[in-house]
Amino acid sequence: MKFLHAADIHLDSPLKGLDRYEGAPVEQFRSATRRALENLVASCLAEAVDFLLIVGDLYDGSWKDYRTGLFFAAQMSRLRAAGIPVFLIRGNHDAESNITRSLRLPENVYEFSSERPETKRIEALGVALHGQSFAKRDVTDDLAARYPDGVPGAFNIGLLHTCASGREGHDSYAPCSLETLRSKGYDYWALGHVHQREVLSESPWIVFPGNLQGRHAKETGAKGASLVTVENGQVVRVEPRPYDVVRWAVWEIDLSSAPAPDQAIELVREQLVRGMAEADGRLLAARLVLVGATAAHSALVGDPDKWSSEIRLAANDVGSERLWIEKIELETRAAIDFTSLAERDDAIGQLVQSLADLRKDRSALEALMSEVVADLKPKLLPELREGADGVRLDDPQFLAALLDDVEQLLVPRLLEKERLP
Ligand SMILES: [Mn+2]
Repeated sequence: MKFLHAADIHLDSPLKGLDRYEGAPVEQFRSATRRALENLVASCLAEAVDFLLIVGDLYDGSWKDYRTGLFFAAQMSRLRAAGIPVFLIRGNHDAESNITRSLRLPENVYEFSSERPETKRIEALGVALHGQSFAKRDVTDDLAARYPDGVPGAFNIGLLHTCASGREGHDSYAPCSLETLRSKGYDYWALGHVHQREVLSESPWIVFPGNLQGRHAKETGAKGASLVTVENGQVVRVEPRPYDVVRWAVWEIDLSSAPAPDQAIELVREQLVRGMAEADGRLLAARLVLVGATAAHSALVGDPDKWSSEIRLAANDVGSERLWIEKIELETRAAIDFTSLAERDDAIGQLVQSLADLRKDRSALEALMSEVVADLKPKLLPELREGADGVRLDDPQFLAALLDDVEQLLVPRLLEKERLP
């Protein structure tokens, strides 16, 4: 017996972070969750699985129009034609109270009740499936606790949308402990909600398959579902199967060996080539984090528009429309020994020393802050003050980091001037 375990399809959810670039393949990104679902269905047919599980967040939220539901129903009809049943539960994103539109689904699709845990038997396979849908978005009680014990003699599967014992970056819905899951006597727990693939246990199997298609730069790497093979009532294999059509990546690139920006771009290009090879022909959206103490630092930060354009040019060249740079984070540092510089008995030495003192001295920092805030804040546009990258002039930590940037920008230039005749 074989089945596919998928979750968090988030059908028609927008992929974030690329539409602001001219020429970005917006259409391919927009349809990515649909293409991934088609891949999942094609795989069900090719593997001739006995059934498919969809463990919550099939939909991202209420449908914009009926096309989302029609698309899903059409995919399920392909499975019906092959005699493959589908079992699904609703999660926080597609909880009953969240989805205002609905369509009748093909009869091979069974949706578990949101009122209480239910058990569905597949007699021919000796399988018992236990599951419960989310009635509303914020289910904070332990749903698993009320699931029934496993049916003796059957292969028992639990479908549960849960944060388990809590996972960073995921809302804590339907929390439960591994002990509770183990106590039910099931053979396989098909979990959903956490977008990163994770096998919590192999005895019994407790699995988050991850989402079907990454949707932004924080959902990196291969995405898909888990193919489970059962022989003589025992799970013998749980294999991740990739179905994503767009893959997200974050690449940290160390530029410390680059003597100048041209060589830095060359190092970036080498990473782009390596990354493309790993993506297996998929469309790739990459965030680049440039790090390292490098002699190229001052030139890079001196003209960030030019060098990020050079990087995008290299990406066009290497990627031939399969590679998109989502963001470039310039976190390089000047290749300068600031400690010995601070000991110099001249203006540069004094500058480095006082910047170092200022960062350590909280009251001096606060004094500077009140001056800066009074002076600058009225001039700052509101949009510059908001968001994670916002300019937070009243946050001492933000100001200390800013002083660091000042040092990294200013000192290399002063040293260059010094070297000129
Ligand atoms: Mn969820």
